[in-house]
Amino acid sequence: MIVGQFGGGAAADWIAGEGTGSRLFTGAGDGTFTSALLATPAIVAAGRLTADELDDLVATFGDTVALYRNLDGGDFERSSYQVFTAPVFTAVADLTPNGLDDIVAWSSGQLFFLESTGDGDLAPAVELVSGAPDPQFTDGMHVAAGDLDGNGRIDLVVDHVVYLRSPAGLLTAVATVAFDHGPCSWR
Ligand SMILES: [Ca+2]
Ligand SMILES: [Ca+2]
Repeated sequence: MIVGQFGGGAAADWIAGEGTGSRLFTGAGDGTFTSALLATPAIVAAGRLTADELDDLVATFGDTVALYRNLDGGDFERSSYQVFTAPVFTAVADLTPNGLDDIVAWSSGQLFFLESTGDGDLAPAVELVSGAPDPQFTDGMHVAAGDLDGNGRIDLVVDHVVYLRSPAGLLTAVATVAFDHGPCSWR
């Protein structure tokens, strides 16, 4: 489930997976919601990837990462996509930082950065890290993003490896977290 500002009102909305797609629940502000099936694949992330106040959607399917621009009224239009190697995992955060969320994609042992241009497009993928942190985890790589050390730069977690980013945006692997039971997922 993903909570965000997907409709024009002030109330929060949410999206849940349904089959191979997604369903949007638009909040009325009084605890009730209107639901509608979206004409998108299953949504994996959301954020402000275009220069308006509405959250846009990110989906991954097979080898593809796609940005769905929020047109308001429950309509989303695929405005950009990039092809990697399946499977691909993503996180959404403002890495630049310029007020627009960007996409991080993990695919086939490589971590990529896709900067949002603000008009619904994505800049060509830039490789950040190459080489799986640990071959034990290559079947279930997940990626998450957040400012873990409070320096104003979004840091990254690739499965069980923490990468901190310097003010210049450079990545340094600083910690490996051990788990007893195989791949883990991040929220
Ligand atoms: Ca940005
Ligand atoms: Ca940081």
